[in-house]
Amino acid sequence: MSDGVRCMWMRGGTSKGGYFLASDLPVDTAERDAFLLRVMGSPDPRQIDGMGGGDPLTSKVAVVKTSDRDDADVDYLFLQVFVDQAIVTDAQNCGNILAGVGPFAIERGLVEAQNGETEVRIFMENTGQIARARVSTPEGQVSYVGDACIDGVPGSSAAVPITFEDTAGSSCGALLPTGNTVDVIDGVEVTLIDNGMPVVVMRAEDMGISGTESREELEANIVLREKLEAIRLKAGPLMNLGDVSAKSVPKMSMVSRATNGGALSTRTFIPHRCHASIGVLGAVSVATAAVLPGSPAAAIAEVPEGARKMLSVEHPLGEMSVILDMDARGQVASAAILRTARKLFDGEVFTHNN
Ligand code: NQM
Repeated sequence: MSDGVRCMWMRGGTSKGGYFLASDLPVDTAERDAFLLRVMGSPDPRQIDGMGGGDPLTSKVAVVKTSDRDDADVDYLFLQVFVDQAIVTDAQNCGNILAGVGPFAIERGLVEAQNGETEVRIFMENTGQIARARVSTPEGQVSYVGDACIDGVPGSSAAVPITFEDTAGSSCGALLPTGNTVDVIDGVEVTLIDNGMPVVVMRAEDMGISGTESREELEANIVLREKLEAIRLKAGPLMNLGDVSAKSVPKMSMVSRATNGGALSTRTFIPHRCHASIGVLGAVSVATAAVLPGSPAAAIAEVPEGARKMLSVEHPLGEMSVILDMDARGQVASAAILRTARKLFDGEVFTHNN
């Protein structure tokens, strides 16, 4: 019988995955990735021989360690384990899995809990930026119980508010890597943007959909998927991401007028499955596109006045509220969102070839 490896399984926002201390994983990247593929049961559409849930949103990994940096408590490396291909990639960040990093770091003793609430400063290794998460810690213990609700998750949990600063150009080097608010690819007007997540933002109607379709309907639309992938493969090099054929970025977000009183509505491919809701940093990037005068998103968005703007980004399961703080030049200086997280399991995971 092989030895198990210590691991915590958590829901972070609307995603789910394995949280590991870096010191519990192989140092060699190839060995680590082979191990994580075994943990998740990839490649296999059902991930039947592993912990993954047969969906990119439940096939995610956080690797956490104490930070050497003065401005961070912990370092967080996000790894996307592909479901049906033998790929583990650090080419993207994940703001949903990020929501579990603060509680995990406290639970593992990397950060000392305060009485009431504990701020955890997290260096996001994938993009080299800092997030600040506030974790509920009554009597110095992490609590997952609370009355915060997020769309896409039943019930309520303790709030984990997260603030991002300086996320512009996280992976592409600039907020607008082509220098343009609007580019045209395959005849479609797009905004190629990166405010924490590289996203191609385009109008749903320009892609031949209304933008109110369900995840299932959109995934069954082969013509749409081919058109999206053709645009994505051309957008990759334009966004300084190189050949993106085996990468999970950029995300493809189709926007339309809000139907529920929000700022705008979204349907997002990540990139080959339609997101059940929308990613955190994906939503921050789309909201940022919506406040850029002249962009396809701005044309359909309801954007509030003022230096602090709350944009409700609608998605197939509800909405995600993004708070944008604008600087004196009218540009986005920081973003904040509300997430929740829950510890599901703490123990050892077995791969029989550890
Ligand atoms: O954009 C899915 C998720 C994400 C990413 C994806 C995310 C983010 O919902 O910050 O959270 O876009 O692959 O977990």
